[in-house]
Amino acid sequence: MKNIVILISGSGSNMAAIAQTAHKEAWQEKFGLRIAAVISNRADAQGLPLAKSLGLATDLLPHRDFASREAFDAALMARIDLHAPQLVVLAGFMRILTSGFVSRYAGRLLNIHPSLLPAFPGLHPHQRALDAGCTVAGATVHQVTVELDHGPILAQAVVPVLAHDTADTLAARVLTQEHLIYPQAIAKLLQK
Ligand code: NHR
Ligand code: GAR
Repeated sequence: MKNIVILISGSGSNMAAIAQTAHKEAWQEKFGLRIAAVISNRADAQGLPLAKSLGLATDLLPHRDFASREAFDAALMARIDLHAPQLVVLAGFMRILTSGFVSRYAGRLLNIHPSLLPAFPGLHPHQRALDAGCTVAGATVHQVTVELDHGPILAQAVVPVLAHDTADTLAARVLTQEHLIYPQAIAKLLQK
């Protein structure tokens, strides 16, 4: 059995899209893939009750309980390693990870970022795309490397920027595409 661990900080809609695709496409039966756990760094993440409602195991590790990024990442690695995962999936996970964390999961750590990388890495990509006058926007699934939002690209989706878009309306349009490309990219990577 190949285990997937998903890390979240917020609403968890990408996590749910991955879980629903896994279920619909029978990943467990066909590919021996299962979502072993969903871990949040925030107690108030709406994705935690959502994961429970989907029948997934959940875990909470508040980053504020730790004195440093290194200490938080060490504890997070210990929780993740309980599941010996084939893949660690960042799905709206909002803490920058240390090089120790990234190198431990090198080649099996994925992120989705809501911009057309290499444009707009980091925070607030939607507002920055609007401010730059972009006519298209999108999302990128990439391997995580130590340099933020810079790893090898696995999948992208493009959406139009519309005349009266705000960061929120653009984010919502991008998010619908994230829900399609992230499960696809994971399946493609793990079915090999
Ligand atoms: N870690 C590494 N080493 N490399 C990447 O590419 C990473 C990563 C951790 C998270 C997701 C990322 C994104 O897709 C991600 C990619 C958080 C921040 C951030 O500045 C930036 C990028 C991403 C996630 N976080 C603040 C911090 O101090 C906290 C912000 C908050 O809590 O709201 O960690 O965009
Ligand atoms: C998604 O748009 C994801 O791409 C983005 O946050 C949203 C999370 O939504 N990720 C980042 O900005 C990473 N820094 P979700 O919790 O509903 O999946």
